[in-house]
Amino acid sequence: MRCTDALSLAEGPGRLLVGVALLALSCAGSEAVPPALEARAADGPVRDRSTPLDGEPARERARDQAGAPDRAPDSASCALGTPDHCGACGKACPPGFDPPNAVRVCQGASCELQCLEEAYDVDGAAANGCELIDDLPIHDLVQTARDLGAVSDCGNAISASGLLPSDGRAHLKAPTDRANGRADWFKLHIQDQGGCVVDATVAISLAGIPSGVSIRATSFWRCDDGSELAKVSKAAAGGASLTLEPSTSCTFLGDDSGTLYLELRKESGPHTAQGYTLTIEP
Ligand SMILES: [Ca+2]
Ligand SMILES: [Ca+2]
Ligand SMILES: [Ca+2]
Repeated sequence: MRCTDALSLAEGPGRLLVGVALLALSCAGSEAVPPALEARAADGPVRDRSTPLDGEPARERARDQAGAPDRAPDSASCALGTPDHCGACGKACPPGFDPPNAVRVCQGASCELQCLEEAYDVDGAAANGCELIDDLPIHDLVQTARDLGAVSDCGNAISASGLLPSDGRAHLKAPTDRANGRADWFKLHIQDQGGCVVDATVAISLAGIPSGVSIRATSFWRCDDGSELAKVSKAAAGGASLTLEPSTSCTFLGDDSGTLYLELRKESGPHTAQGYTLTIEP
């Protein structure tokens, strides 16, 4: 008889509770976990503590950098200089917990919020943390330009969109100052075919962006032989649109195939969660 069978019998009508206790004692450690419990243990929300959830490593790194303990001390062990005892015992940095995509730090006796990875506190409110995440993967260099693919000069226009978030917070990852955020780079290869001419006209709409924001767009053409033609650059305020037409004349009458590069960068003004759209006419 299995111990589980014996326990079932002992629990039947008319049996003494002491019998249950004795059986339970004799069974303890003598048999594996019943199959039903084993299945629940395997399927249930048991987390391997050696495998942190997403975000935990960055938070722990942030706390290490800030010199704060892993866990907030209780009131009986006030650790001054930590986010829950910043300047005085019990004076917790708002909002009293680490908000999304951010970590609270106590610098001197002042509370600060630091944003994790590519998250931004665009609205300046601590309670919702660094609420906006930039377009990923980051494409803020010509070498990491977002690839819009390839078209022929007889092909249709290509469209894209993006965000230029910024904030007044310190960021844990360089650049730590993101007052104007990161730039966005794009590239598009245009094949020169007979019957059409390589045009490469870029139209950018800043329609949703506040008027106090200044955005600069810069573009150039890299011929397939590797030579780079002159850059063109223009700035416009939020609400406006702008057009760039970089030279694509790699040859006098030959093959002008090449790659259009485009950079969009916030130059100044308030932080905004609103994005831009762009269209490239090949
Ligand atoms: Ca916020
Ligand atoms: Ca972006
Ligand atoms: Ca052509």
